[in-house]
Amino acid sequence: MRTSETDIAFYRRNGYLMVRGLFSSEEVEDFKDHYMRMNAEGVGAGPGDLAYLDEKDPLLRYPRILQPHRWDGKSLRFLLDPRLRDVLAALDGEEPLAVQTMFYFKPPGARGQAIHQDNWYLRAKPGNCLAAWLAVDACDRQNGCLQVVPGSHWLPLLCNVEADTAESFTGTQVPLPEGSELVDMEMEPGDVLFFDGNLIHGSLPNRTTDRFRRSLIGHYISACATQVASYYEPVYRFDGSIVEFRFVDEGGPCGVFVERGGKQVVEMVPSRGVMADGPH
Ligand SMILES: O=C(O)CCC(=O)C(=O)O
Repeated sequence: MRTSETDIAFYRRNGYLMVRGLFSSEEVEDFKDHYMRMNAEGVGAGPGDLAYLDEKDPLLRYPRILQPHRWDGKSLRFLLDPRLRDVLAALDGEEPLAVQTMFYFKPPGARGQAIHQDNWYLRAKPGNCLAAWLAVDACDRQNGCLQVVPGSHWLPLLCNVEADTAESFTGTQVPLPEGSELVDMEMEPGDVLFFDGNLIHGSLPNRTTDRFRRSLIGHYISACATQVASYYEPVYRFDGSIVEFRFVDEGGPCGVFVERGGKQVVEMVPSRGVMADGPH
């Protein structure tokens, strides 16, 4: 499938692109069964990922699965799928490199993920990171769809502030720029949302009693990148070979919003101690 010039222009302007039906319903069913089986076998994120969970939290039973492509062939095939490669290459100008997979279950009652920018964690440079977010279930406001701030990828990486952990299973977020709006990404199984590493996005809690909101996510870094955070080792080419890379642990400056002449502008400051040291 060729990505049109119109789609590329939309992505450049808005920082995201939805591609409907990129995966078939059979493929999505197969992913669903595969990761549900992994969950039943006790596979899940480690204790560091469960920091904000009390014993009644639905995420304790369904923790997200992080980096399964490092030991699971189906996850690696998803990460390196030629359909994802072709869209990513069209959007980023060149075939990117692959660094991460994640599977989210988001069962009924689970909290969402506060708004953030992915490259805060990946620290891909030069260039950026990109996400391919595959809907495994239909998702909407009720079961906790993704939300994005269109055009926010033009902002630098912003300093993190505390998030509301009644709504989010992560404890930090970026501030919402003045006058900006979070837009719901309603999706059907098989749809993929591609987005830029600086795009502000997050997800709502699952307020249903009976609908999961599962998703399978791949993360990539631009072909021109020469560094990425050490959590993302190894770095793959789309042919499955591994690239020698420079892995870093230090963060960098981040932006805070300040008022200047009655207008909100971003001022860069040294980063306040949050390191690029793990999954997001
Ligand atoms: O799927 C979600 O709920 C959030 C995922 C997300 O924010 C991400 O992959 O960066």
